[in-house]
Amino acid sequence: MKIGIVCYPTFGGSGVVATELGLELANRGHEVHFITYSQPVRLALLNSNIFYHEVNVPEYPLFHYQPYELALSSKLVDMVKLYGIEVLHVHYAIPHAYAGYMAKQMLLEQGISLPMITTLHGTDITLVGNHPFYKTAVSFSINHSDFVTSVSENLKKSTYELFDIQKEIQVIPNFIEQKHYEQFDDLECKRSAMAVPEERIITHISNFRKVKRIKDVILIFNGIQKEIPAKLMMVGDGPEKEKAEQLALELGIYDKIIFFGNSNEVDRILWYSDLFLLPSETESFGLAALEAMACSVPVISSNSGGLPEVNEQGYSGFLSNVGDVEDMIKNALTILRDEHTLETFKQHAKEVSKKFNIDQVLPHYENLYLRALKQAK
Ligand code: GMT
Repeated sequence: MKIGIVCYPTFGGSGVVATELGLELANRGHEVHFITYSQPVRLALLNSNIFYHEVNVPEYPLFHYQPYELALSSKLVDMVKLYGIEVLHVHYAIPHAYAGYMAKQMLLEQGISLPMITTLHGTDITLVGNHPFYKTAVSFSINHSDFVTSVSENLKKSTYELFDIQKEIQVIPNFIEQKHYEQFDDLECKRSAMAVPEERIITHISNFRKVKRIKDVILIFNGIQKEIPAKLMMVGDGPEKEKAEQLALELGIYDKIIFFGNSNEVDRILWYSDLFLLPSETESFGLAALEAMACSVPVISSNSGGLPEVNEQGYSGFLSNVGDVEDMIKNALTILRDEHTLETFKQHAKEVSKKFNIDQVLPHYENLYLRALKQAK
């Protein structure tokens, strides 16, 4: 099949999922076209089945806001005609489903039928899409997608609650590629760059937005390091980073934290981690937690959104109410205090992550593309 993928190319779960999906589809012989404003961070172009088409938005003094949707829908029409793209998969409803719908309509006028699948990722529904300024257009574009998927049962439920959706939403969970995490077995040990042997390594990875409750991450770590020797790895960048650094300074624990910024070495950092923290306000799925679990790292998370579908209470980690820092500290210490308990949680985390292996998940997308193609004919 010739598949067009639209996504956000930056560091962020939806872009990662779209990129990994496209790469695996290409490995399975499909021709995959990424259409976005810059090259997705995890995209490897050395594959004859992968194409990348950049969307450019020319500057014009009259524009206060650059019309990205307009440029994207034009580019989609051009690329579909040039390469014979048969099916379009847009990740994150805003504005991709809207631009995709416009492209569909323009192509239809030219006798070309392009089925569109929209995958809802989370904040496009729960935080941004729900805003009254966007809601009408978001509902419209979801209802006019040929197929709609969401990354968790919880997100599906929220979508029906928050929007007037007539479409059936199919849950296709996010995934990881187990094979990818096996290659680290032979890695030369760089643990010493992060901590001394007796220190536990605690990690948080996100885009440091408010929804991630970065202050809670620092407070949980503060509680842990009072009881046992530990270091905190803060990976990522975003608006809350400075506040986190400030809090760490105030608590006198700045020297126990490494702020990496955006990193391409996420897997290596996770590989040496003993615990992953994700106390988010809401999280439709929590791909970062799943990636940690694939590296055998247990998870301390909030119990909001789709997190209970990924992190199994008392097995791969623990879940607490949003903001219950004390409970999260207590749970973290339960896991970290002795080697045997830590080892058991690590094994369980790895075991749970295997349920989300790409081999189990990808056929659901392939089937959907086939159904979409059949329907379009
Ligand atoms: O969480 C973010 O800040 C990024 C955002 C995105 O769209 O890139 O993540 C959302 O999609 C991910 C992939 O499906 C999910 O794993 C995240 O849970 C979800 N984030 C939220 O719901 C806050």
